[in-house]
Amino acid sequence: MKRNPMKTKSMRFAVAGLALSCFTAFNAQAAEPKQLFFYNWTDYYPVELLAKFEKETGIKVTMDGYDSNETLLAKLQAGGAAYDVIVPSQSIMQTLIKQDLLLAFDASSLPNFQYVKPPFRNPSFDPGRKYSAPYLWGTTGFSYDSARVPGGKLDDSWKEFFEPRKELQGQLAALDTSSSVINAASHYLNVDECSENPQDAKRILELLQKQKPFLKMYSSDNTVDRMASGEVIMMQNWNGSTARATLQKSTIKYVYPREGLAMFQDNFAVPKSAPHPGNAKVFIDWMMKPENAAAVSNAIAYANGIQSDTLIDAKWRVMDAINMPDEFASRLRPEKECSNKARELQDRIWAKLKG
Ligand code: N2P
Repeated sequence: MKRNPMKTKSMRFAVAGLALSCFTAFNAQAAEPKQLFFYNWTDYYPVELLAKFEKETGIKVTMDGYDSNETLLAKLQAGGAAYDVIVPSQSIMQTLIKQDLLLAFDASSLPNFQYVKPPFRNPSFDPGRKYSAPYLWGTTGFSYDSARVPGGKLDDSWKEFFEPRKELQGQLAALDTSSSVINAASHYLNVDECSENPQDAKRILELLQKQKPFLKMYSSDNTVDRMASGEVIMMQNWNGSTARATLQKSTIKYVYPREGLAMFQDNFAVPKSAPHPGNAKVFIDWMMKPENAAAVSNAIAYANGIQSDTLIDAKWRVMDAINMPDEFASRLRPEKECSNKARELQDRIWAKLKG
């Protein structure tokens, strides 16, 4: 019987094809799908840069936003959230580590860790950088439009914000974040922001309750536009949002209150439940490259922890909000991690205030 060469050949192809598909299937299982779920503060990462990352690595990023550490913590504690990279501030790092919610990925073993500025290499909230890499840092003070305040200038005190002058009443906003509002009130009243004393809590609540009728709103969204559009004259604000608003309206000023203001240091971390931990490491390493870190700072106006100062736009370097005058250094209060007891007290203040 004559053999059918075509058939034999196609069978051979089929076998080869099968072997090949087994091989790719195996590989696909070993490698992660080219996907990354990024959970970050709103308005805290330029989308153009995500496009660059996707182009260079082939990893497609989906970004979701939150507006406070409280929201991030609650989301992770509830379980079931599928995120690969998150951005916790220093004030919740120890809680996340102790509750076993983070993956130890040893940031210091990544190739681009060499570019991390020395003060950011070994922070007390994550010794040895086992669970995190530095992202941005900044301060939470307040901003105002000098063209719309009596005499063109406000005092550098939280008094202006908590007990506003008549002309400004009804024209100001506070962040909608318990820790930020309570930190500022504590600094103004000169009490420990992690106080466990119910008497301190009472004083803070009274101050906030007195201020509340003068507020147009509590909100942690649209912090750039709210100032730039003139919707409010004064607001509790982050330095980076203020700097961006100042670009649109040059009369906007940022205040470093003399009673003290919170300084935050935000970090990249990987939840233990991350579906794509390998891609998370690729992303975090990529973000430690000076050109990429500088691209973030240039777009959203916060300082980063990477050696990239020479790549930062001159327009930011001349702004007080970004380039803090040295005389204010002693006013910065790094955000602390409060005890559970202190946090419960804060939750009670907040619930009463908002209830
Ligand atoms: C800006 C977010 C500031 C981050 N939208 C404060 N940790």
